Amino acid sequence: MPTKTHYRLPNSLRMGLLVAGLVGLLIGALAWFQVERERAADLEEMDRRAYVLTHQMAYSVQAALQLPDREAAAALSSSLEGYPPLLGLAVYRPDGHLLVAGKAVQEYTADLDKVVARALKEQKDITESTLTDQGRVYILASAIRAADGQPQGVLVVIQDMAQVDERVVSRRVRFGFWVSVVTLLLLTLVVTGAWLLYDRPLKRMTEWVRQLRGDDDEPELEPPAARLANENDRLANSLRTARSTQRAPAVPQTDRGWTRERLHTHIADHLHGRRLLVLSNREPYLHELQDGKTLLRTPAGGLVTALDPVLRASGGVWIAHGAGSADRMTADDQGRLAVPPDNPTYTLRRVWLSREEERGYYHGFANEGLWPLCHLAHERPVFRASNWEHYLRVNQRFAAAALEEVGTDPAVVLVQDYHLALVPRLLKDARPDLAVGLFWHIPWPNPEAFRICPWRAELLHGLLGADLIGFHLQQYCNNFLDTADRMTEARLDWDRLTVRSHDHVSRVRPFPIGVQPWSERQAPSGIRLAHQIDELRERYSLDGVRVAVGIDRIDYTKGLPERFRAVARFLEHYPRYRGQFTLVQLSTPSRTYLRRYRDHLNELESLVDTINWRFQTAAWKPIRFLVGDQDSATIHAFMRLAEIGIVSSLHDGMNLVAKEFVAARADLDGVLILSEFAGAARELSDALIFNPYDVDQFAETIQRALEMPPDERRERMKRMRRHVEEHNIYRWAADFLEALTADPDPASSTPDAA
Ligand code: GDG
Repeated sequence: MPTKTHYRLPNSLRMGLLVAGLVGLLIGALAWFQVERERAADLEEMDRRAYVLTHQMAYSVQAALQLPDREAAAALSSSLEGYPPLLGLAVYRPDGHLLVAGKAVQEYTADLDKVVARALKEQKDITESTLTDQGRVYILASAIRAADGQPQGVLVVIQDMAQVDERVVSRRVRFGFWVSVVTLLLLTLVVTGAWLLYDRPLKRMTEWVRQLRGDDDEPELEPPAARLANENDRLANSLRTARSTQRAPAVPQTDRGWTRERLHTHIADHLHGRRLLVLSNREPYLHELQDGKTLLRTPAGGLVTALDPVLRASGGVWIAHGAGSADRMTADDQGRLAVPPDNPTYTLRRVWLSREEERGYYHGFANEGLWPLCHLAHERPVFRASNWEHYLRVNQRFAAAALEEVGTDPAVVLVQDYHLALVPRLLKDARPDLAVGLFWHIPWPNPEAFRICPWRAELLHGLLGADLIGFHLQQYCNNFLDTADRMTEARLDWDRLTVRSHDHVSRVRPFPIGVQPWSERQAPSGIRLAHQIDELRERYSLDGVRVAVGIDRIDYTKGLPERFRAVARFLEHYPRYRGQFTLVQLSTPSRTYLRRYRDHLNELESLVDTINWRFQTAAWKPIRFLVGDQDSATIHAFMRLAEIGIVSSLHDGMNLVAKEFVAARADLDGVLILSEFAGAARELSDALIFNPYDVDQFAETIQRALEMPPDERRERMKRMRRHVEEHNIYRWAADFLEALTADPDPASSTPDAA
């Protein structure tokens, strides 16, 4: 229902009217007071003149009053005339009858009788201003007495007040004019000033907020302040919704226990017979030739860890780059094979790329360009036109493979990550009926950072082909929406978090990724785990040593030099821990094709050597830097062996290791030290959150973790485990698929909905 909008005067006008009105009233009152004062002065002047006259005339009038009427009149008649404003004088006998009067005075005699009678009666001077038929006059009736005090008569002076009144009127007109001029001037000044300093900026801000909300066609019915308040409320609502989307679990709190089986049913319910396809650069199973034998490997990395359990639960096709040296040998002619090899549940379709394509698309555009572009880790992105060409072509190849797999069937397609940003548009252009979602596993930078990319428009166009675009955090969604808003013609709806471009609506939502329970990952427990831990302690000389563990791909975003330097600083500050504390760093090399990554590995090795050389003893090393692929059972055992898990990313979309560490601690022990720049820090607030750029703070955090009382460790770990268990990988997949397959918000999908 449309809300009724009342028109209110603009603030500037209201302010102007108030100020000018008050000042106008004040000046008006002062002017009035001044006119009255001047009138009083005029009257005083008349008074003074009349008294002077009576005094001058007193002697001759007294003498004349001794005479009979005729002589008296003759003696006085020449002195009774006046000139303006003096009308003249008149003399009365003590019985009140007129003895003689000036010519002009004779017209007023009827008006004088009463005043004369009073003067005679009260025997004193009476002054009065009276309105007569001829106009207003001033009268002084002065009682004349003989030397013995006997009343002798009355001398009357009468003056015309017309001039005084005229002067009052003209002064009022003059003052009225100036008061109006000043008031109007003030009104103009205040209104202009208030408009420039208040209403206009407010109006612009309102516009800005309105555009930010993605709503620019509302009629302007209210003044800016009211509209801004309105816009603020709406924006606050949007942000609240956004924040709650981020915080609130997508399923109610009580709805615990997402398992592989439950996901399986859930997916079946939501697919409605449609096929499920996953597209990613990295394949979940890779075959390599080693000494003439084919070896199966599961590549390390968050994406595979996250999605393999999903496809295992649902079945379907996973399309990925066949990167292993024995991949062609282990797949059929179309590059297909059933996986997992020991218990096949879905199809892996490998896409073959030439060396140049791999170099340009993967190493070049994706990892030298987009990766540093999206991570604020002070690494310069490199963009080359030839890499872009490969990126475009490989994206087309992936899209073509997906369309081939789908045939004419309806399907739901999950596109993964920054390697395949153009695929959603390519798929939707060919098959608008497909439900296409894209999950971006790394951060999305702010628009200023993103505009560095020369192909930013093409990337955004490609991404906005998706029906649903997911990020780990609301903050990345906001950055993406902001980028789309500034760099495309798309229309944004901040209330619904949607972007409309070319009549297609993309929803943008946060889906914080979770991890698979360790119980499903062939990680031993109980006695077997205890044995494994003992073995590891022995192998790496960790007996009697308190251990912290770090597990990362070797990548400059993971903050490994910072971690090693913090260990050195910690041992400097707390020498009692020398010989007592070791960091075990499990690191799998990645992207070693790129020089930056090889240099980074070398830098890390020499840093570890320097630190170890400085502190080590014959039996102890402060850092064990274990470079190479580890199986997940070893990762799990180290997570249980250690007292502390360290994640020190300089910027990280989520960071699965943090959640895996928590998930591994079924013993409710262990402390997680977590960088504030990892997405996981938003959820795992019971970790010790720190800034990895601050080496002293980092060192202090290690000390705090080592000395945390057991009860506190337990309580923190309990709360984190509850969260990680409830928000596991199955729930992430279920939420994403549910959002993708759900009917889009009808209001946001009708073409003319704002
Ligand atoms: C990207 C985003 C986001 C590590 N070494 C080995 C190994 N790993 C496993 C870990 C963990 C995974 O790799 C690493 O995941 P992360 O999340 O920590 O980091 P990225 O690879 O950068 O992942 C990240 C993720 O995507 C998911 O969206 O969280 O922010 O950057 O599972 O245990 N696994 C094996 N051997 C190793 O040596 N098998």
